[in-house]
Amino acid sequence: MTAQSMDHESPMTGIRVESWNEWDPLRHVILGRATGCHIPPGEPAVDAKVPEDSEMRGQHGMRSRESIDRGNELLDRFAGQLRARGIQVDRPTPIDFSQPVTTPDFHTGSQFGCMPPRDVLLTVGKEILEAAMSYRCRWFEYLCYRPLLTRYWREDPEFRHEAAPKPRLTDADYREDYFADAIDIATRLEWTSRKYFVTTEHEPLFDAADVLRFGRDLVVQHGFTTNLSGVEWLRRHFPDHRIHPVNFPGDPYPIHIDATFTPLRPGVILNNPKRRLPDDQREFFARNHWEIIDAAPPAHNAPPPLCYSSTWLSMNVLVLDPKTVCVEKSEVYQAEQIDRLGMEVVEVDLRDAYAFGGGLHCSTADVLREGGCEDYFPHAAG
Ligand code: DAV
Repeated sequence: MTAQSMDHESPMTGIRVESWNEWDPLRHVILGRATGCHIPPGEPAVDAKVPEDSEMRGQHGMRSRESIDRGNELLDRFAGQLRARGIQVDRPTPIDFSQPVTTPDFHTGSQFGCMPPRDVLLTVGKEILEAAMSYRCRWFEYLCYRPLLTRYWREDPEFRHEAAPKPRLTDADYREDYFADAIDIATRLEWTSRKYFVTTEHEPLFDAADVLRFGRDLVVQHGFTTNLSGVEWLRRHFPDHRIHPVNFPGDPYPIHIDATFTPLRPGVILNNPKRRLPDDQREFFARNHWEIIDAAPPAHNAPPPLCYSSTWLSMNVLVLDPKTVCVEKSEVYQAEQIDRLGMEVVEVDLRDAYAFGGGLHCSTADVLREGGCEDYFPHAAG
């Protein structure tokens, strides 16, 4: 091994932040922790996402010690699998999530956790942007990542650490209709199909997990956690990118794009067959020779206990490089499909950590992938 490559492997030197897409070879990643995770008290944005029949309705507080230990055990093992492949893995520093969040504009009784860094941190090129999230309980979550981001900033002279304006999150940000106790699925589907989401356009709101990176192009889901003002804020913030807002009718709880639309490598995207991209939005991908294929069905009929996400975390995979994909171990249909597409599947046991905020893609955030900013959509004009 040369002195130079040893230097590169040292944890204290050679940190570089850069990632332009979801599939180039992954070299450095942040992986969340389950420590101290809470089920937060009711608030408008959270209530809109918790299914009517969920056992989480009406309960809040710290999750059980047993479930947290199990979640951390699986996350630690996932970290070990990534490190064994030469990928550097950093972990957040949890804060005390039992603390309330009080600002001049709102108060809520506790916080959430730091398992899904993907929701908070958006890496675009040499920048990591802290998102303007719509959940009051997640207002301070960025603090868990500050020790890492501060270190990257000190060590990589080209790293841009950015934060979107903190939203005020007054009641004006949420539609009162969504405050109702019971909203049936038919009503939810009708509302979401006409883009009547829980968040208003009062101020820009977005979660980083609503954004997929395709080099020069960013595909952004407009839904519960990202409003059109948030999309517009991203457009002005990334003037060298083209921003494409998308919708996926058929999802009664549309938060985050990463259990709905999953690029695997240049030219191939999995789409949730229950949440198909509408034809008019599909055309842009077809024109640029991107194939959109229906994802395989989930292996489970229901999510694990006390989980916010749907069974479609099956497609929440982490691409390690254009030939290698991490898939949750029990998701046999998704693994088979990816295998048939000619990619190597790396099995990761993570289902018992889903309740802390999602799957393999959610639980990670990119620091470094090889490669630069390419144009994958040369035929952009309609
Ligand atoms: O299908 O419940 C989960 C996305 C989590 N980042 C769903 C979306």
